[in-house]
Amino acid sequence: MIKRLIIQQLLAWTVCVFLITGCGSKETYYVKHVTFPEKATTEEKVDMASRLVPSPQQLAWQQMELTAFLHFGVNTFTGREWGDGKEDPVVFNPTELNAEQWAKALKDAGFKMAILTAKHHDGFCLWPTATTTHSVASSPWKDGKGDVVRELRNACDKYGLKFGVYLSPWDRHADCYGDSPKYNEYFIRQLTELLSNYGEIHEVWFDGACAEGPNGKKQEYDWEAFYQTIIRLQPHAVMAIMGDDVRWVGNEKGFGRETEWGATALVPGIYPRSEKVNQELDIMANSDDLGSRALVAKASELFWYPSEVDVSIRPGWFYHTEQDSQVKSLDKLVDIYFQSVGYNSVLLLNIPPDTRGLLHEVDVQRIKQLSDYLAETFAQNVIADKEQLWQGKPGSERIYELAPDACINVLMLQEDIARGQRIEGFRVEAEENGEWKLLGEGTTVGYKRLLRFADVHATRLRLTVTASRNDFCLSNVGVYYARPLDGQKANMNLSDVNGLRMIGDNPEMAKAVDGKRETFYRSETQEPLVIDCGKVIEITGFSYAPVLGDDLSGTIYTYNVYLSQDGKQWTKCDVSGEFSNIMHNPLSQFVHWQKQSARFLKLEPLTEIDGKQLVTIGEIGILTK
Ligand code: FUL
Repeated sequence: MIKRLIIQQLLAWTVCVFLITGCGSKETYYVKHVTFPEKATTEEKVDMASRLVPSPQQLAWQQMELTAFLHFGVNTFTGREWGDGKEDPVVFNPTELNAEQWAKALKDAGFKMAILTAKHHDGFCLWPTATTTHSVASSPWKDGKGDVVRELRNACDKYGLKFGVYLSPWDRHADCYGDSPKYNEYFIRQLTELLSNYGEIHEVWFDGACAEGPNGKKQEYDWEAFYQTIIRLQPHAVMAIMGDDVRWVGNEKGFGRETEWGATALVPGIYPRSEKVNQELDIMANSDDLGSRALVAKASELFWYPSEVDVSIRPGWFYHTEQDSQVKSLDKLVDIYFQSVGYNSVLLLNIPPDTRGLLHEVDVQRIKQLSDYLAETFAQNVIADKEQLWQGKPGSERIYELAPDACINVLMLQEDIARGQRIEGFRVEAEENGEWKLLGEGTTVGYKRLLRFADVHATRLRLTVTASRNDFCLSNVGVYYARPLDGQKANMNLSDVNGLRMIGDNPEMAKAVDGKRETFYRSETQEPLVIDCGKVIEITGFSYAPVLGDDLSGTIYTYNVYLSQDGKQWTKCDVSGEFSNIMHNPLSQFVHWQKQSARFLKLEPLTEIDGKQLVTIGEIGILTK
């Protein structure tokens, strides 16, 4: 520990003074940790707090924003969340394991890193370790010759993802667990294998969960030796949770704090003094306040210790078939994003591989929907003035011209945290019809702060930094429009039948049945649309999704619908023929009837929401359930 502190101190001394571009003043910076002089006043402490900055790897980590967890292991096959260590390795038998499918899906959805549970609390190792036979080497998967860690490492390289490992210190299988020196040595050997044989590791995740092992004894971990192993073998990795680079946000629900400081008074658990100091300050990982002025005034040291929000896309961390229908909705994921990345945290979203060894189709679709939605939302910053950098004094304000007719509901602020986190309060107003209207207020900004507010058509925006620790440096200000989501329906499957085909010569028509809400088909006539299921099936209804976005022209209001087995003889369906309230609430529509055998469905638009001779279709689906 002492060695580590000395290294940190040296680092702080060697990099502490440099010139701020633009401000023209020299400032002293403290990298990762600062100890206050004994008699420091609150003002002096706050001033030093403003100049506490992340280490280079902490900064690179924060910039990733979106990272993925992959919980996989014996629990995947036993249906448990915590294995007891008595599992027979024969249960581990994925039938189609394909780590490239995981990496591709994550890459396509905008994730920057994948962290694999190389060993969970059950002690089963996903790589053929020399430390125990309780591993993939004793499983039937690939006749015991497989290595999940290797496969994912290679897949991450192929798709340009960073790679991290979760290695549970708590081990319910190892006989030596609880026999402290012996288990520490065993754990270090496991860590050494992972950190030596699999290329660059960007995050090492040590879970905090800990209890007794098979012999009933409680283990005393040698954290210092664990950290020395990481520093020696992977000096650029961040150490998360039971580490001092990345802080657990304090819950597994996916929500960060509105007021979130990178510079915090919480002493990381690895330091022997942490329990005592945190108790004196009356703080723990899930406390509301970890960095206010009042807390800084009481503290004698601060850490750059930024928050990571870990949450599973499903109720459990491991895959369980019965949770296929409980994958978090798009709305929920978007809320999580706004309240994690948008609250100055990194989001670590768990997408657990299933018993086949694949990411489940529903999960893959959902993360893609999330990334499409984020891409759409943040595609265009409507601030006309592209000069984003703003260095100012607390209390200063700045007016931004917006693109004409802009409808906005999201503000994005980013501080240049390489110069510390400083903003303590901000206010945003919009000029609408010549009057300034308050849109919202917030506290901390940090790496990124997203603020949502009701839709407003504004010509100008006024941003005021109401309070800050020293001069602030905003590196990015953005204003956007986030399309409201459909509620639960947004996550619903729009079609129970795949491979639908539109009958007609226009290739554009395929966009109405391509399964993508973001593409659409537009027709200048109201001719009937015929959908071919490929064969006669039992049809119980259809779905119609209007186009996404503001322009709803062409949205069908009334219609007739017909079914046919051969595409010649048609039977009209006895349904209401009206998409009620679709103009004001353009949700996906689901129309049901009693089962009928048919191959073709004909949708005949009768009227458009504004009476235009136009038809637009985001998506049409066939329902069979
Ligand atoms: C917790 C563990 O007990 C869960 O199983 C899961 O791995 C989660 C990420 O951390 O503490």
